[in-house]
Amino acid sequence: MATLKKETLLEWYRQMVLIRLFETRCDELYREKKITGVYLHLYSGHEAVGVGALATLGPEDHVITAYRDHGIALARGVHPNPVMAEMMGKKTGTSGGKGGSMHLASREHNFWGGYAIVGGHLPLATGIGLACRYQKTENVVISFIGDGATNNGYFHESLNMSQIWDLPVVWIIENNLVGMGTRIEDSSGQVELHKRAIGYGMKDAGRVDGQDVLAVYDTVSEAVAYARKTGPVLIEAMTYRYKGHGVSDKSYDKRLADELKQWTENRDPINLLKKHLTSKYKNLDAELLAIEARCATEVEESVQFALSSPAPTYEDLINNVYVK
Ligand SMILES: Cc1ncc(C[n+]2csc(CCOP(=O)(O)OP(=O)(O)O)c2C)c(N)n1
Repeated sequence: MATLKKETLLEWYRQMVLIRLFETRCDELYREKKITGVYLHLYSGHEAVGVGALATLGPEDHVITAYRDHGIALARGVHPNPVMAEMMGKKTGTSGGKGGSMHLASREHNFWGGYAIVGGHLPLATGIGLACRYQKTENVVISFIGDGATNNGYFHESLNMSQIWDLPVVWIIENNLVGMGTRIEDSSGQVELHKRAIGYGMKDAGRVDGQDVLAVYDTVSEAVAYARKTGPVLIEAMTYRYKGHGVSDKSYDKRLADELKQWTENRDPINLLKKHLTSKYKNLDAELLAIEARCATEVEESVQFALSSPAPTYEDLINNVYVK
C-alpha cells in the first residue's frame, strides 16, 4: 500500500465531495429543465473509482469513458464552470454546448469524452493507445467501461487488438452490478468480469474495491506502470450506482431500496475516506467541513456561470460540422 500524504488524501476528499455535490445539483437542474436532453447519468456512488484511478496519471496521459462522464471530467481537473455550461448546452461549455452531458470532452486535459453508444469508445481507446506507441511516447490511456458494455463486440475487438499490439491501455470495468435494469447475472455467464482478460492473454489485475479510493489508487498505479512499459491490463472495480440509470429512472431505486441502503450506509466512498482520515489524523473535522463548504460554493458558482452564459449562435452550431 502506497504511503500517501495527508494533503493527497484531502485533495481526493475534495474531488469526491465536489463530484457528489455537482451531480446532486445536476439532478435538480434537470428537473427544473435547466439541463435538458433525453438522459442525464449521474456518477454518484462511483466517485472513488474515477478519483483514485485518475490520480495515477500525468497530464500527458489520456482518459476516455462512456456517458457517465461529468464526474470523470471533474476528476481529470476540468473546471466545474465549463462542465456545468456544457450540461446546459451553453457556448462557454467544454464543447461549446454541442456535446451536452453525454459527450463532455476537454482536449487540453486529454480527456476524450463522453460517448453515448455503449462500448463505442473502446475502439477509440485502442486507437489512442496505438498513437501513444506509434509516436514513441510513454503515455498511457485509461478507458473506463460499464459492466453492460462487456458483452458487445467493441469490447472483444478492442481488448484483443490492444493485447496483440501491446498497447498502453488500462481497461477499468466499473462494475455497478447493473446495465440499465439488467443485473449482471442475467447478462453475463462469467460475472467476475476481470477474468475476461484470460481470453485475450492480457494481464488480469483482478477485482478491486471501487468504494475504497486508496485501494483503487494502488491497483491502478501498478497497472499504469505495467501498461507504460509492457501492455494492456484489465481491472474490475466493484461499485454501486446510487441513482437510476438516468435521473428520470426511479423504478430501480424503489426495487432495490434495501441494497441501496446497504451501499450508501456502509460502503459510501466519501464516508469511507472520511473515516480513514479522521482515524489517522486528529482534529480534522473543521478542515473537512471547510472543504465541503468550498465545494458547495464552487458548484453554485458553476451554476451561475452556466445560467448567465450565452447559448451558441447559429454560426457556432454549423461550425466544425464536416460537410462533404
Ligand atoms: C450499442 C448500444 N446499445 C444499447 C444502448 C442503450 N443503453 C444505454 S446505457 C445501457 C446500459 C449500459 O450499462 P453499463 O455499461 O453497465 O453502464 P452504466 O450505465 O451502469 O454506467 C444501454 C443498454 C446504447 N446506448 N448503445
